[in-house]
Amino acid sequence: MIKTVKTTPYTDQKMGTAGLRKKSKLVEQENYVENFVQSIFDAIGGVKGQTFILGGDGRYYNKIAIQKIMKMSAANGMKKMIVGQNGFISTPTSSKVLLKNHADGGFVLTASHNPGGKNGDFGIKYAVASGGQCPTSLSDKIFENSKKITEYKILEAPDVDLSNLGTQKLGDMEIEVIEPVQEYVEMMESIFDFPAIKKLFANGFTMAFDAMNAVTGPYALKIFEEILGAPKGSVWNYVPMEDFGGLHPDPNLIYAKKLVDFMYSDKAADFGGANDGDGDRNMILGKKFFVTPSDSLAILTDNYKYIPAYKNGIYGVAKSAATSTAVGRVAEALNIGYYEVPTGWKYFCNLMDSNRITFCGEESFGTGSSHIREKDGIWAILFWLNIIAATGKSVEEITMEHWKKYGRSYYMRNDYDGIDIEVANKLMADLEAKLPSLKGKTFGAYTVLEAKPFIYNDPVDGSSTKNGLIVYFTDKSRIVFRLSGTGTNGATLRVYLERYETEKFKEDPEKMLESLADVSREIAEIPERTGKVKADVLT
Ligand code: G16
Repeated sequence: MIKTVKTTPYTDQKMGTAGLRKKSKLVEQENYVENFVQSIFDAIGGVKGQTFILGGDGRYYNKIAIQKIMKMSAANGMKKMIVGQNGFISTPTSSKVLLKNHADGGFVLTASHNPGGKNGDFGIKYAVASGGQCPTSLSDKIFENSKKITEYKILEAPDVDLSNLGTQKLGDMEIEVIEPVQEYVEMMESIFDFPAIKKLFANGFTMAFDAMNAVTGPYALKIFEEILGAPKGSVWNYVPMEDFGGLHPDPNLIYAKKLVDFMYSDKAADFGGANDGDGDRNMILGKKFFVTPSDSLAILTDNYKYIPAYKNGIYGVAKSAATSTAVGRVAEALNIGYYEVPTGWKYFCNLMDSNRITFCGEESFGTGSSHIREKDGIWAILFWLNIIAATGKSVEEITMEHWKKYGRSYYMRNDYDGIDIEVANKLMADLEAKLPSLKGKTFGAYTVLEAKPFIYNDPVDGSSTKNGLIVYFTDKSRIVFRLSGTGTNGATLRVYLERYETEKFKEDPEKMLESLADVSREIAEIPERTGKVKADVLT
């Protein structure tokens, strides 16, 4: 029976950089998920006759939210839902399944790299028919709806069993339970040279992959160990857990510490990699060597010809403004299109749909291509393995050669976490106001060339977005300031530091960027305003 339930609005259901992300405890409030989902359905004119994809990264509340969403979809007249077995699907797989089935939309239940569990975070990413997350114009409309919602529709029915593959009915809606790993494997086999990578492992190459007790564990086991023949035990933490076993599933030098320590030890494998909660982020390590996401994007782009799916040419490449300029030099050398967009994968989608770019990436450990409309963690790792198999070179050799050819952008992100939201907003507003006056000023060894907000004018839909403030220096160094759109604890100020070198390649990035970090604190008055004399997290 379809029930119409009276509800009262929540005022905080505004999507951030990638969907709605909140503390699990907030999401558990009465009607919280229901209000949000109905606000989406209403914003798109209903879902009658439509097909959606549904799944999550398995974190706490996944099981409950998924049942609510299926029952609401059935009550709202949806024709079909394609759901990952046991409620699991990675973000990249969801995008792939959405595109393959020409579906109208999709939900991935995840707070991505944020910790999970009852005291952790939960979230909902909402994708549209193009396979990417919904544009800001639509999320604004959804937010408006969520502030005035009075009722939602839900089917009264027992919970759906998602353990068996195949189709079943929920009211009048068809539910198809699919096996997402196989879907993903087929896509990767169509892009990369699996036989070459298989040969690499057969010749004794070793890898360590940390799935961080999150969604890509089964994918990695299947691809790296079973299909490609990486030694048994190469994939770590491969059983997805509701609280990620207490891990913070963010693949970076801080939160993937066990892997990083191993890769910097004398027992290190030839290659190290990790993914995040929902499988769209990646980290790349060689023996005692770390590749920044910005460099990784530049290196992959420069080596596209080794990959079967791209060897005939690529359209162009894009990065978020906060990401280092390394890939820009590659784009110039290859004479391909080059775009800078605001932070948020959704901004790449129009560029892909219009064949302006093939690759894109962000400093936040995201890299991907037009094979889907989300970033893709395992894809990035396979890309590296394919290059290594084709060239016979190590991660370090490939990266060193790249720096020798193009120079090196020393790059780091400094995060100041848990700042009072009003303090953070005022800091950014005051900084923006003083940008024009910075031009020509000298801070230690750095002289400001130009300072301005980053404004993106989308060449496809004509929309304009302001995201972050950039200070350019005369020696090609840059500082980008912006507030995170994914945090759930006060505000996080992100400060991105970049310094370009054409000769010194083997220095410690933290040392190389120390004085620029001081300049960033001085320009934005960070200690005075936040009480923080140092960043909380350096990546
Ligand atoms: C999301 C977005 C990315 C963004 C990242 C960090 O990633 O999809 O585009 O770079 O958040 O955003 P912010 O700096 O605003 O916190 P994910 O992996 O969390 O979905």
